[in-house]
Amino acid sequence: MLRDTPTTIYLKDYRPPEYLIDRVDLTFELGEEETRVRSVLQIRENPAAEVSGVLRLHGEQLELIALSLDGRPLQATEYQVDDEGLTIQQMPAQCILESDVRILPQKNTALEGLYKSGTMFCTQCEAEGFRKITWFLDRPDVMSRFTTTIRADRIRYPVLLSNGNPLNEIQTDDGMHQITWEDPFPKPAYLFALVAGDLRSIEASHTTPSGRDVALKIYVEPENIDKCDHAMASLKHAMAWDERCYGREYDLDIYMVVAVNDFNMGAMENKGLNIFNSKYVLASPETATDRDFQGIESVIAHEYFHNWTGNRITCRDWFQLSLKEGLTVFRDQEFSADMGSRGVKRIEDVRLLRAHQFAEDASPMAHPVRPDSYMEINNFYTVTVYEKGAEVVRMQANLLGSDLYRKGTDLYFERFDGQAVTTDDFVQCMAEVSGRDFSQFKRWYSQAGTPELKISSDFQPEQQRYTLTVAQHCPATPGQPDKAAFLIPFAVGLLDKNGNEMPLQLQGEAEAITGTRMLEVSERRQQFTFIGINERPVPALLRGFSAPVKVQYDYSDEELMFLMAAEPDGFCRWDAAQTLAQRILLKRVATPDAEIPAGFVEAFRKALTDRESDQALLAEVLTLPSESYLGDQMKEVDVEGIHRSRESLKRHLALTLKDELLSLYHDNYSADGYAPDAVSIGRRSLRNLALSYLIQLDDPAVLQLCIDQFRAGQNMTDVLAALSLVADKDVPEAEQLLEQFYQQWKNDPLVMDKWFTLQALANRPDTLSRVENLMKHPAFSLANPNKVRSLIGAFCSGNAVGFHAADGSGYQFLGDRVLELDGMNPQVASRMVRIMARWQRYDKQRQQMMKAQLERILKTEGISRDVFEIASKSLE
Ligand code: 0A1
Ligand code: ZN
Repeated sequence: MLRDTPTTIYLKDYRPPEYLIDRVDLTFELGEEETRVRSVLQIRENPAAEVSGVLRLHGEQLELIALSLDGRPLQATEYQVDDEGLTIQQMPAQCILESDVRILPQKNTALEGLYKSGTMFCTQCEAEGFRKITWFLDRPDVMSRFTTTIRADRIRYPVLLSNGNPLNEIQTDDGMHQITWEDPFPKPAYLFALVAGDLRSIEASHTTPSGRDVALKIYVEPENIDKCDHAMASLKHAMAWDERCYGREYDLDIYMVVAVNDFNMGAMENKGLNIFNSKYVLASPETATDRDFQGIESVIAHEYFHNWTGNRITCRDWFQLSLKEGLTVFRDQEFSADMGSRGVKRIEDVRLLRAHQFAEDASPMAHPVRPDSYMEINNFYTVTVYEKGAEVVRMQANLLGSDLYRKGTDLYFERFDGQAVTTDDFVQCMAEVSGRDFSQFKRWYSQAGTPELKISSDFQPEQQRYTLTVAQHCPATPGQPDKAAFLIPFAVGLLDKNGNEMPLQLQGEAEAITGTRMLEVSERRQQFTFIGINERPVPALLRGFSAPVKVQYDYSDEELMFLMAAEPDGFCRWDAAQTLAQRILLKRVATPDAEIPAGFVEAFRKALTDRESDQALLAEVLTLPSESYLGDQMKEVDVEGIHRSRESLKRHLALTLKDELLSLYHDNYSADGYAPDAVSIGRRSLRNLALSYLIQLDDPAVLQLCIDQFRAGQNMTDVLAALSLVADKDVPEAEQLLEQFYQQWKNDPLVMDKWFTLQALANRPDTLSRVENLMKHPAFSLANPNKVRSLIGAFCSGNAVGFHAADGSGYQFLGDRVLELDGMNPQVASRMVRIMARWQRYDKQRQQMMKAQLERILKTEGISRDVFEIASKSLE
């Protein structure tokens, strides 16, 4: 907790470590009161650094029992211990440092380091949690070979796991047993893991192309053993995909995944022993939705892919976080695209980026993909580092084409295996294999903000020419008032009036290509003139969302409708629908009875009755832009106006297209068993989308459809979709169904999370007081991050009308929760306080009230560095 203002750490201050730790030998004695950690470190001077002779090891909340150097106990004058570490003054050039410390995992509510989740012990060491286990050089450029011995009670903790391969098990007479694990691969301490508990596992095996047999194990609490199959199938798919698409195979004899209920994030890629939030492992058709199934597939893959992009090659320092995260997200996105519907996956990724990353870029928390300073690194696991980072890798793949990109990654793996490197090292590989200069491109890593492209077009019929003029501009972000021009891969196509692709030949080029053309925008203002154009085309811009930018082009409504119907690129089709809907919605925020163009309703009708296209893609096209995204498009967010406008457009569509929606609903029914494949998911999402429009009619028959769907209980996707529509209504069935759902699922924590979220998102006047009451519910716990996110997080970030209530009650509620949480779990508290970082976007009164909460938080004594950084930067 804070005493002084936290210091800022700068990328420019990076220095290589003075000492290296080649080997680490750890012995854990896990107890019910305390845990003892003995460590033996083989330390030597780093030949590549200037050495001062003083060793400074990180360590927090460690109680010293014993300390010796080369077998000799250290005198009190030879070392100092403070809140953040251990200093040894007179270091020999190499030595063995042994320590024995006491730690208290049972009291660890921050869930960082070694802690207990239910009855099991587990660890979370990224980014800087290892220092809460023992003294160490807790930085990613110190890579060591670990051996770990775990001693614990045989009955309570029959399963003892750590990284690498198991060596031997010893049973002792005192009811204890111990196992030693050895990890042959040098790794930074943030990849260390330990698990102990009474766990069950399912097992499978995978044979790599080089003939290595790998045992795959998923460990869960006994009651969940029947919910692991989807995770296992996903793991096998991910392994095969990485072998095929990146030529990477797994390198240990065993790959383990453990599901825990208390976890700050989604999952963690510890070498050979991934620890997962149970939300991303456990699934059955009855308890998990389609989204959950997809989330599991992608997170299992993400963590597996880290074995090469993150573990074998790791980050030099935490400023390089996107080296592993951006690349690994890009890899998992492509994997999911190959497993399901590629077009839909791209739309989902863009939706997420626009909703969260563009918003972050436009907020006081904006930072580059490679930040140049931080106070608390845990605050930088952001959508910018992850999702924009993935876009930056995707752009390199787009610029190079798939063959060269593969050559670039091959070179990267070959050159840097076993090292801790930088994003520059990655880009250098792309530059070398392509012979291109990437210096301008690298601004994507160092400049924050979302570039805006203003496009205009000019058709010259006499010359049969068509010119696109592109002007780029990037708004100022904290510390970066002026930006240099970006290199932007800008994919375009031109459609003729029949919706056919026109041949594209730029002035000065010998021949035309048909289809998509990747233009490279590198100047602030640039013109691209196409020749041989004999009619005015409709341009399709930024196909496939080829760069993380905003595009402004003055389409007429008719052109957007044309693109909605005719554009071959799924993203552009969807985007045309979004743009058109956004136009109407925003117009009706200002003028509630502004006319809804008949053409828009017709375009909707066409899509609704289209039985040819991918159902999942149609569901995306037919989904109106979210309230929060609409808010981002306004100068000042009008929370209620947006909500009203969106509801009334839905109602208008439902009234006009009732029959089409009803047949869509009925036609997409399937009596078959549940399968989470792309086609079935598409059908379910289209069907439930139809229902969400129809419910706007306030028609008892539609309510009955929902109730019937809920009662049929075919799978959690359909049950939850129905229940969430009913729960919004002021009808007696709302309470009955919620209660029935509770009774059925009260023993399943992940389903209870859904139950909390549903009520937090309900669009009712009493939602906040219900949320407050639910916090007292026995199934709720402030100590469990999933519960906090599903109730408090859902209300504050997903229920705009409730949270931004004009009386400030939502803000007061969040301020209280942040302070309450901060004492237990700063990471979770800091995620929550972020919600208020965007106070500038609202009207004066709301601004004042949000600022007052931020100020109150900042003034509170003892707040964490995590919360301090977000609250103070929000107010700057
Ligand atoms: N590296 C993990 C995510 C992760 C990051 C930080 C954590 O604790 C602060 C935990 C997990 C991933 O990308 O999956
Ligand atoms: Zn990751």
